[in-house]
Amino acid sequence: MTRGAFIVIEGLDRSGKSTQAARLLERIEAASKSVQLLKFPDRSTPIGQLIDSYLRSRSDMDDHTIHLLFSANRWEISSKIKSLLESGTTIICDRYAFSGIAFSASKALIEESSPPSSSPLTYEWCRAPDVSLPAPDLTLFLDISPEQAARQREGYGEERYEKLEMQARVREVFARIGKEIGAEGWVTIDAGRSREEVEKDIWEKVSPLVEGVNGPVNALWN
Ligand code: 2DT
Ligand code: MG
Repeated sequence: MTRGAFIVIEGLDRSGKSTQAARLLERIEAASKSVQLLKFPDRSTPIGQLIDSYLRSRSDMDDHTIHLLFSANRWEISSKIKSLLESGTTIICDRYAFSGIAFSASKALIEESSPPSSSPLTYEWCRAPDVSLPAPDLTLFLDISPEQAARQREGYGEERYEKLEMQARVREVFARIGKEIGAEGWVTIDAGRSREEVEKDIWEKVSPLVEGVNGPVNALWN
């Protein structure tokens, strides 16, 4: 028995994730396969609305608290993810737990984000709440320099984490995560090229998985 594949797209802000996720969705639909697109944070749930308000700087929150809310926002959808995969639906997910680690752990060295009295968020601490979530079968990391990402679209810098210094740290933490996941589960795609070139590379990696994956859904970091 095969199940659907769990494909995650990660990257810095403005790296082209959402565009590529939409194109990938179209391709899989065109192949007449069952597929669903998810996005984290999912701002539509009550937890997601707290996250949205924080990201737009309409509210402030302790760094640990917002980190746990991002994780809770995945846990509240985790059983849906599992049952979709088991019913044979491929999932494309725009950001997942790796963004959770990369963004929160990056705050430790960015002075303004946390008052000096609060304890820093270590990599290990940030990873813990997501242990045992459904694990992606493949993560595509769309790699782009923060400078190039900032030039991609208007409106850069509107949300809380869209600052070059922060994005540079985030990119470093993503690199560490990629090493820990290993080459089988984590593919780095040069996102500094044309949309078509990036799309072609992504399809090359994803198309074999669209036929279905064998074995149970894995547990993240286990
Ligand atoms: P979007 O621009 O993709 O909507 O993301 N983030 C995201 C975290 O800090 N932790 C998480 O767990 C996730 C999923 C990345 C909004 C911002 O939220 C950050 C950018
Ligand atoms: Mg964003």
